[in-house]
Amino acid sequence: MSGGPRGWRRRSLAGAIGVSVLFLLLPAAVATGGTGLLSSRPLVVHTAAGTTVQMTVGAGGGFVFTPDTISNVAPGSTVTIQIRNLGTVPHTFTLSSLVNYTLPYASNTNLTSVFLVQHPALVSVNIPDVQGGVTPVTFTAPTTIGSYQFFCQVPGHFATGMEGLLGVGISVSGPGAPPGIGPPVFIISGTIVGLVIAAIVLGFVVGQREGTKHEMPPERLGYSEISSPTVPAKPPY
Ligand SMILES: [Cu+2]
Repeated sequence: MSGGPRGWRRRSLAGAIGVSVLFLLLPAAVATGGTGLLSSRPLVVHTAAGTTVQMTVGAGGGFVFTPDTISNVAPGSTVTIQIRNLGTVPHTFTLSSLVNYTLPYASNTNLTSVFLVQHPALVSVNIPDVQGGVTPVTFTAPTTIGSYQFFCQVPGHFATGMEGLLGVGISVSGPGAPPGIGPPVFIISGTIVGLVIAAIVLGFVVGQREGTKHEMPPERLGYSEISSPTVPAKPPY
């Protein structure tokens, strides 16, 4: 006999885990551009000719660069970034000329008017509001080793985290803002934790329901159901 309460519980658990994994993979598939489950092409590629980057902006209406870090670019090499606008608002890709300097989020209001006058951008390219449109950005990497911040000049976008780091001759990590204080870090990590919890709970609920469908009838298991309302209570002896 392969059934029994233990059998269906095992199937129920397997179903729950299966459904949980599916729900966990779904956001990953969406995040990778819907190219398929777990398929993730490298976003930053280094070759002898230079560095090429596949970047997106405005995903889900959000003001972020993805990826927001470009590491180990060879000094003086050619960098080509293909920027796809996933949203419907314009942006800019603006690379600061300052080395190892990170703009605090609060400086947003004076970004264009003061900062860029004092520190002319190395590169600034407008990204039009064409959803799905790709804007190529090509420039020669600085020859000075260090991290260079890039950001969007459109008012309000920098404050929501539309910035990142270019590492020339070095590896860079995290958003351009000082680690741990950027609001997007909390939003992203909170969303991930929420999704994982929701996926596990949903997976177990669906798994339990599926498992119940395959439950053996009590009479076939050799005992009568005690709490079922359809079975009349045994008369007292
Ligand atoms: Cu922007």
